[in-house]
Parts: sequence; C-alpha cells; structure tokens
Amino acid sequence: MGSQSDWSTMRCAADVLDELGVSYSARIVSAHRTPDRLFAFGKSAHADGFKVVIAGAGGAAHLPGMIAALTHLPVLGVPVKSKALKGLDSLLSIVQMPAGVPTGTLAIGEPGATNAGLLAAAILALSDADLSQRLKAWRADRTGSVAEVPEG
Ligand code: RP5
Repeated sequence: MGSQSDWSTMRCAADVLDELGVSYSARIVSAHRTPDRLFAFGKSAHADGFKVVIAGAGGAAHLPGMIAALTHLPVLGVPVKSKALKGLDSLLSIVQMPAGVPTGTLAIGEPGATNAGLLAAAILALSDADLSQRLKAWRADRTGSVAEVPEG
C-alpha cells in the first residue's frame, strides 16, 4: 500500500487471506514518497517468491500501475477512498492503463480490498488444490449465510 493511512482499507485483503490460510507480506511502498523502495520491490518481487501483488493506493494512485510496469506478476489494484474525491481519483488513476501493462482494478475502498484478496486466492488456487477447496468452502459459507426472506 502507498501509505500507513491505507492500511485500514487494505486490512480487508489481509483479513480474507488470513481466513483462507494464504501467506502474504503487507508493506508500505509509496510511488511518490519512496520511489527507490518501489523499484526495488517491483524488480525483485518475482525472484523473491511473490506470486500475486495487491497494490492499494489513493488519490494520484500510481502504485499499482508502476508495480505492473516493473513485474510480470499479476497486479491487482485497489483504489483507496480519498478525502477530496471519495476515491474516484484513485479509481481513474488505476484503471486506465495502456495496453501491454495490465493492472486488474477492483472497486473503491474496503469491498475492493476484500475482493482483491479473494481474486489473489483464486489465482493461487489454480495451482493449489487445498487452497481451491478452502476457497470453495469459503464461498459456500457466504452463500449459505444469505437469508431467503428479510428479518423484522
Ligand atoms: C497515497 O496518498 C496513499 O496511497 C494514500 O491513499 C494517500 C494519502 O496518503 P497519506 O497522506 O495519508 O500518507 O499516496
């Protein structure tokens, strides 16, 4: 994520990865404030053993696109809700990537972070049968929790 202030949103991705038993590393890497850290992370992510990158940032949210420019790993971008424009700026900063440098773009804020975690798990589950079972069970549990008629 681009800032400590993004963690309350990005924690939703971490939470669902915890629920699914997927290991991860949560880091602050700012495209603007720590560009050297960004380049070091992006260039070595594959060699360091990462399989998927979830990048959350707000405002002028260049982090996901820059990570995607530096690695061929799948990059899932989460537009963090900004104070000034409620995350519309973040969304537009992430979504409109040029052809050839793909960045998956999720919904603004916590739903996007949760879904980024689920999508990352789904990607990893393609080559992990146990995780695939856990993901199916997680989804079935969510489906089972939806009442057919409203209460009250
Ligand atoms: C972005 O600027 C971060 O991703 C964050 O969403 C936003 C605000 O950062 P702080 O000023 O709270 O550190 O780079």
